[in-house]
Amino acid sequence: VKIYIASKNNHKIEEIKLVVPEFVELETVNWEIDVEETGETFIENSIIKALEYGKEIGQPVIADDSGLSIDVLGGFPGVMSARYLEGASYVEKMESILQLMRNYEERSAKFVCAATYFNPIKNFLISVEGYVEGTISREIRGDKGFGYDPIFIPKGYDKTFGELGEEVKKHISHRSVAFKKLFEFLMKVGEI
Ligand code: ITT
Repeated sequence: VKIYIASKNNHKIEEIKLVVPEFVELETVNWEIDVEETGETFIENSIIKALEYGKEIGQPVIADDSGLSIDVLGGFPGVMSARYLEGASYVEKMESILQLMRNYEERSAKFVCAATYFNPIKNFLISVEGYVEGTISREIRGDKGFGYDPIFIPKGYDKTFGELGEEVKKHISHRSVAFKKLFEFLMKVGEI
């Protein structure tokens, strides 16, 4: 089974590949498809991406919309995770978040991932969400992973995703939870 992946983020693509059933062949799209992410939720944005790519390609696609949601900041940066301080490096973005959080003892947060599958031939679409709970560290730690991984400590661990890396992320991350759920469902209903 061939499924296209509606993402330009190679880190995401590599992580999704770790949880895809072996009979599924993930194809990346190497031409430009610009999608305006106007949704207010992760689910909305992942549906927007899947629909745009799916209509353009005419074949089944999956999309991932994800981000970091910090409780004391009212869920910020949330769907703005990629666009926050646009143009700045992730070190700068993380330093800015740590600065916003400097007076808070309450540091709970979660990573959220909405995974959508869209088959334009059957006009069939399904979205699921996965999340991983944790806390925001006091400083940037580790250089594995990507994005906000070096400031997120998953529940049950004392290291950040930036220190733990893919071996742990592939079992417990928001992305692995969401995509495992998505592929299990697609198998259950005979779509793949
Ligand atoms: P596509 O839309 O092309 O898939 P993107 O990077 O723009 O790529 P999003 O709009 O979903 O994707 O933004 C997700 C951002 O949330 C991502 O760029 C990171 O900053 C953050 N993020 C999501 N998952 C993460 C993870 O596993 N580890 C660290 N940061 C993550």
